[in-house]
Amino acid sequence: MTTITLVRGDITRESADAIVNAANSSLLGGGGVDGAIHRRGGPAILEECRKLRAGHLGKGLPTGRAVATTAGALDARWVIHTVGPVHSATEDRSGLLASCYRESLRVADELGARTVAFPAISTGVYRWPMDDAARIAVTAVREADTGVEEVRFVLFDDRAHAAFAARLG
Ligand code: AR6
Repeated sequence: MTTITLVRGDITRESADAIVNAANSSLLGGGGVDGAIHRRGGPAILEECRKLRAGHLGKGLPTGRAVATTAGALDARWVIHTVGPVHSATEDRSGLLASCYRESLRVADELGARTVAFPAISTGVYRWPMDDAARIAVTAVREADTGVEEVRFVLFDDRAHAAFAARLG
């Protein structure tokens, strides 16, 4: 059984086996939660990302997929990087957003992670409406076949926290 918990705050301050990063395909950093994770986690994370790009992820990490690196100086063993879809008004990309949660949990299972902290993937720069993102995230985690014991959604502001709380009801 996976317990889902909610926290309002900065995910880089969390303690968990794995912290999920809302990255982009380049894996080479960006703004938002990605920038914050690299800033606080230090250069070891980027170093491993560069090695992944030089190896089997030469073309980058596809949208909806996930890959793990060290967590550097964060209070975690791993960062799991996943690439959310950019929200589209004309195309239904919700399957890709659900896949981010599912694939991240699959990688967490492979690592043996028991606690995993997620941000609200795609709800910042990638503009996914918060209520819909919360629905997709909560459904994907509830339906996941995973050995992870705690999934913690770490929401940056009250609005995001309220949207997820409403879904968990
Ligand atoms: N802790 C928890 N949540 C956070 C934090 C934090 N420290 N910082 C921001 N958020 P975003 P995306 C929230 O833009 O939409 C990057 O440049 C934020 O309020 O970080 O998936 C990447 O490199 C929002 O609700 O990720 C990609 O290019 C949520 O995290 C692109 O942005 C996600 O916002 C990915 O865009």
